[in-house]
Parts: sequence; structure tokens; C-alpha cells
Amino acid sequence: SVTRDVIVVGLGGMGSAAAYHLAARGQQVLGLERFGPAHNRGSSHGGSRITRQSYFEDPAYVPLLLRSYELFAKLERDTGRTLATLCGGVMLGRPDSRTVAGSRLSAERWGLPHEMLDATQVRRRFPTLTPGPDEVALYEERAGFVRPEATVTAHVQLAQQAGADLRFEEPVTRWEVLPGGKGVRVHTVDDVYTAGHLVVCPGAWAPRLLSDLGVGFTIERQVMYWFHPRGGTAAFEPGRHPIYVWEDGDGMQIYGFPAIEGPDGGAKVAFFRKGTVCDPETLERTVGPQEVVAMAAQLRPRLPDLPGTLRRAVACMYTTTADEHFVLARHPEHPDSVTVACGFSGHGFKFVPVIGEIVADLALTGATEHPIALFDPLRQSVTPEGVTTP
Ligand code: PYC
Repeated sequence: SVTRDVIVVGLGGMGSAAAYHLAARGQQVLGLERFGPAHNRGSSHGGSRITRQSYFEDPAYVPLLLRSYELFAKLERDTGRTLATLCGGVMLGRPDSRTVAGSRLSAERWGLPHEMLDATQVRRRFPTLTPGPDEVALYEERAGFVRPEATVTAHVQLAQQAGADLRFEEPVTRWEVLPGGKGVRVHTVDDVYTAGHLVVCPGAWAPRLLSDLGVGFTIERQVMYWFHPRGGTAAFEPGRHPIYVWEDGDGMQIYGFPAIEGPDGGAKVAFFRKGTVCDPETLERTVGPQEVVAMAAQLRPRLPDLPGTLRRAVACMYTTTADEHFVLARHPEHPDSVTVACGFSGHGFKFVPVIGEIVADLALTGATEHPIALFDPLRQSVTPEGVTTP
């Protein structure tokens, strides 16, 4: 048994960032992770994750994104790793779609650099994309992608350099607040640990490890596909082919990336939503032929060089709240002892460094200067007794 200042449960994207920020502020940190470092069993893998600032989900995310961009740049400087590639991005759909109208709202409200393009302008600038005549795009030069595994590795490395004790392959089975409400005890398959404060970054294990939080989560299985384009990858390289989120007339969204794995690799694409409900302990990792067919049908009219040839397909998980906004706060049932960061709903990775900073603020002081009111676990739209407003 070991006593520390803070125990961080889960060392994926959010937990590894939290462990680093806490250790960098002089805390004795114990981190516990059920798998290995930068593993592919949760929600922080797949080589690339979109980053963008004109945020259609809500303008309230924009200040956090601005800070996250700063922190990604600092993390690159501190570790010498390339983590972010700002190759440009387009948010595509009808002008009144959530993807286009919501992105435009954020861009205008925060004065973010952007251009509105009609379908002809999109086709001219990005010949890989063929939008319909009723579709438009918001183009953002500072959109692009971040590398999830390299980002987790960078935070793990810096956390350890700052003295954090990170233990992998050690699943947490349960935790409890100590009598009197001060401090916590954490049980793993191997040991029992105590600390003054607990940070829970459980990813898809949120329903198991945060059952008393009062938030409903849906764990969704999602598939990422890499297709080798007809005609090769040259037209799909970063700088020529942007990242994109593309919404159709029914509100369905696909998203995609440039080809970043060289001439033999592929361009990554996926459905944004449209996942199937799953359990992280029994996640189906095999991708069926009918799933590939469904993806190919979406690609053909929009990116005529795709699907081409399927190179690889990998499953991952979203932990989705009813309103698709995050949960980030002191635990309402244990406000003196526990901080939670969960429910990232498939769009969290671009925020990883700023979430680490906020978690450290919350764990150490109970408050943060960052605007996080949207992520309150007591908001009506995510509590079982509340009104669901997706
Ligand atoms: O974070 O922008 C995003 C995103 C799009 C699709 C999945 N995540």
C-alpha cells in the first residue's frame, strides 16, 4: 500500500495529461492504467484525431481550443515530438447544417480566421472533394490533426520525468472515499492505495468506475477505416487534402484525414456518430464486410478516388453523454476528494492538454479560470431525471 498526494485512474489521453500537469505542479502522483502506455484498447488511438477551432458543437469550446493549441505547441517543444499538423480543414454541408452553421457561429463570435467556400470553390481548391451544388464549406487554415499515441507518450514521458509513478497493466476494480470525507482508497487487481485526492479519467469504463456520478453514458463502438485511393496517395497528402467533417441532408456526418502513412498507406475516414452500443470488456474488434460497404457508399459520391482499396479498419470507443458535451468537475457526491473528466463523446482528443491543465486546477484548488460551466455533471441534459436535449 502506498500513500500519495493524488491518484489518477486511467492514463489514456486525459489521464496522462492530468498526471503530467499535477506532477509538474509538485504533486506526488500515482497513475494507474489497465493497459500499456498509449494502448489501442480505448479512445486514444488511430494515428490521427481532428483538431479545429471554429467549433460547431458550441462556441463555449473556443477559449479551451485556443489554450489547447498553445499547450500542444509547448508539448512539442518540451519533448521534441511532432504532435499537431495544421494542414487546413473544411466543415461541409448545407449552409443551415449544424456542421456549417455551427462552425460559422463560433468563427464569427470569436473572430477566428475562416473562409466560406461554395461548392465550385471547394472543388477547385481541393480536387479530392466533390460537394453537391447545394453544399458549402467553412475553411479553416488552422484546422488539422493531432497524433493521439504520440501525445499520450509525450505526457507519460513528461509526467515520469516530473516524478510521477505510473503503473500500467494494473486495472482498478473500485475506489472509495475515506471515512470523514478526506482522502480516498483505490483498489486494483494487485494492491490497495490511498491518497489525498482522486482523479478519475475512465474513458469507456465511466459507467463502471463512476456509477454514482448521476450522468448517463452510452459507450459506442466506432470504426476507423484507411483506404488507399484509386490513383495513389499523392493527391491526399497533407497540404493538398484537408481534414473534413461532412454532414448530409439527414444530419449524418462522416469525417476524414489526409494520407499520412506514405505512398502505401491510406486516407483515414469514419462515421462521426452512427456507432453501435458496446461494452468495453467485450468490444467486437473485427470489422465486418457490411460495415466496409456502408462506409464505401458514403465516400463514392463525395470523394470519387475513394474507397479505392481498404488497407485497414480498427474499432475504438466513444463515451457519449446525452447532449454530447463533456463532464469535467469535482464529483458532486465527493466534492472534497474526487475530480472527474469523462464523457468526451468522440470529440475530446484535441482538448487533451487543456483538460490536463483544468483537472490539475480542479484537483488542487476546486476551481479553474477556464470556462467549464457547460461540462457540469449536474446539468439537466445529462442527469437521468433531467430533460434530454441532444
Ligand atoms: O473531434 O472533430 C472531431 C471529430 C470529428 C469526428 C470525430 N471527432
